[in-house]
Amino acid sequence: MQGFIDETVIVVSSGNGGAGCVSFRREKYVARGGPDGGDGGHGGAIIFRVKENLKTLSELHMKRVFRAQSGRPGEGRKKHGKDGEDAIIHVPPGTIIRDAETNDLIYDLKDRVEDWVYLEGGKGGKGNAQFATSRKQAPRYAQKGIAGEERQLRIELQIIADIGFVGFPNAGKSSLLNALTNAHPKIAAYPFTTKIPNLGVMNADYQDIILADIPGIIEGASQGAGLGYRFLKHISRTKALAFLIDLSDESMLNAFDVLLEELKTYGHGLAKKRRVILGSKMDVDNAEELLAELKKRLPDEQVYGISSFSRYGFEDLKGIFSRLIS
Ligand SMILES: Nc1nc2c(ncn2[C@@H]2O[C@H](COP(=O)(O)OP(=O)(O)OP(=O)(O)O)[C@@H](O)[C@H]2O)c(=O)[nH]1
Ligand SMILES: [Mg+2]
Repeated sequence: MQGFIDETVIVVSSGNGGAGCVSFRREKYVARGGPDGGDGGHGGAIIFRVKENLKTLSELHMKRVFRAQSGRPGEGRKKHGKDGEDAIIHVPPGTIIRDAETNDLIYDLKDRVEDWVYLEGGKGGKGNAQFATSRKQAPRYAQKGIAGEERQLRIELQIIADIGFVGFPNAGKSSLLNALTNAHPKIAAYPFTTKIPNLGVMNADYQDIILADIPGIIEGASQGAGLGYRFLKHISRTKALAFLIDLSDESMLNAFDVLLEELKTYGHGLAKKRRVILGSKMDVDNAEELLAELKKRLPDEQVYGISSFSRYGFEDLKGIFSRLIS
């Protein structure tokens, strides 16, 4: 899929407050009516709203500019100006908002469910009716509205999942996501089939576990080789990682070391996350011996065999994943 946008810069501005009105009552038989200028309406706010089914920032990236409406000016007969409409910006869960210039973190919408008001609109000015006192019964002035504010924001997406899949291209990550969850990522017998992160929900006994499949990682990924690096940030907020190692691949005994080294170089705590190793493709010839070799090679790791084809090891996966994130 093209158009997976996980970073963009947008401009937002809240609405100006409407001006207060200077007006005097005009009625038949009333020679000099009192002040009746109404208040200006308030400017609209900039509001971020997390939308669960949004997956990328592409809508923001296309629109770029978000302006709330300004408040209408007040009118005679003490009529308030209408408030400006808010600009509501829909973002996917896991969206991070930064100042575009300084890159300082402004807000992390990771667990936000309700709306977050970022910029209030400018307040409307008071009309002259509000300034009448016993000493000054006919004030000829009213307040201006307060101007709204404009900001440039860098919007970033770091998806939220419980467990991230890490592995070389072709290790079977997408196949596993497909077999365990409602997600149907593309699967193919060539490397870098997956070009964007995919999320799926696995129903375990007492909870739903969100799994994230990302593009395969190759040696040098942390230096920019392949596609992996750009996507490592998407597993930086997972609770744990599942390393998939293709038992039928001749480099399988070294795969874990290479992957871990890339994660260490990348940093952000990835190499220190809780993890399990899944020897994949347990349906291939000699799988049992290959798995035994892998276990021997990694005595300090939890290593299990699985197959997305034969569903080998699947009964235990719910328990393994549940324990991993609890
Ligand atoms: N024999 C066997 N083959 C598998 C199994 N799981 C996946 N494959 C095959 O391995 C190949 C790669 O599978 P994918 O699921 O696309 O692998 P991936 O890790 O997502 O690959 P990238 O997206 O390129 O990183 C495909 O040809 C799959 O059919 C399995 O359990 N057994
Ligand atoms: Mg894949």
